[in-house]
Amino acid sequence: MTVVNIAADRGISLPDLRDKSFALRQRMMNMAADKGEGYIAQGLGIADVLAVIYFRQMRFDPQNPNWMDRDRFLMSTGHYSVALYAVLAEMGILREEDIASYGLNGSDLPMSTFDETPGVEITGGSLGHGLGQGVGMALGLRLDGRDAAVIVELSDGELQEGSTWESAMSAASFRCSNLTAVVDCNGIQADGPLVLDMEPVADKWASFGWAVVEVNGNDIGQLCAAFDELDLVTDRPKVIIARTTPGHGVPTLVARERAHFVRVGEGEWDLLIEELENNRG
Ligand SMILES: Cc1ncc(C[n+]2csc(CCOP(=O)(O)OP(=O)(O)O)c2C)c(N)n1
Repeated sequence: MTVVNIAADRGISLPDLRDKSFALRQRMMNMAADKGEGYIAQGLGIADVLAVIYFRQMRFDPQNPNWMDRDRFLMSTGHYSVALYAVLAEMGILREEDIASYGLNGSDLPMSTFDETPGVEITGGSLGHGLGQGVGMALGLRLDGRDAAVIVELSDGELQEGSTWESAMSAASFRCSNLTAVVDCNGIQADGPLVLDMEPVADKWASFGWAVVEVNGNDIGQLCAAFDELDLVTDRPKVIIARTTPGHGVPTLVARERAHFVRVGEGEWDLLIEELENNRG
């Protein structure tokens, strides 16, 4: 799919969105380097998705993050916290001193997300619950007559949990057209590749009554086009199947066989950061 500057009519161009996702990756790498470890491969993989959601798709006022009519972004994978903190910092919701405390004891920015952190909508950690919470929020907003959307990120590993499919069934049955799921299909799960074969993922969602678009989740143009296409759907919940590459932007991490949790030697973080800088696409 070739998309030329489709983002321009939303006030941000594709090159600017690419700059944003690069800035997110830089932030994540610096946070992981300070901490010395982290779920950085997933974060790098989902940076483009987050850039499009926060800087183009969502109606959201960083000056007023608790605005009741805001669109909500729910990150179901609490262990991807480094990615969410990066985008919240880039939005100006988290301060630089918050970021400096990432992962430390007593910090507002724990390694797994917590709903008391500014800008974080739900507590993560126990996988398989984000979509259900998203359905509840979407229904609540509709009942309140609010014109607000809910976007839920979830992982391919979470597709192996029954609660995800109960939520998918409910959303379709209740015709939650104000709900969009983004499935981060990065192909990894804890100790290596996905344990269960979940293909064909798109067909599964379609059979549950969702409007489905499948994209390369590291292609910002395709992501923008997917959101635009789904914005036209008004009678069903929607899902974007985003095929992402863990470690995107840092070849050594892309090549790493076990990338679920990354711990490298102190000096090696600098080399990985250098790789990111040298691979700015
Ligand atoms: C209910 C639940 N079971 C197990 C875990 C432990 N756990 C943490 S991350 C993870 C891997 C899950 O795979 P996926 O969600 O696809 O994430 P990725 O490997 O891409 O980080 C697991 C099993 C958990 N957090 N919650």
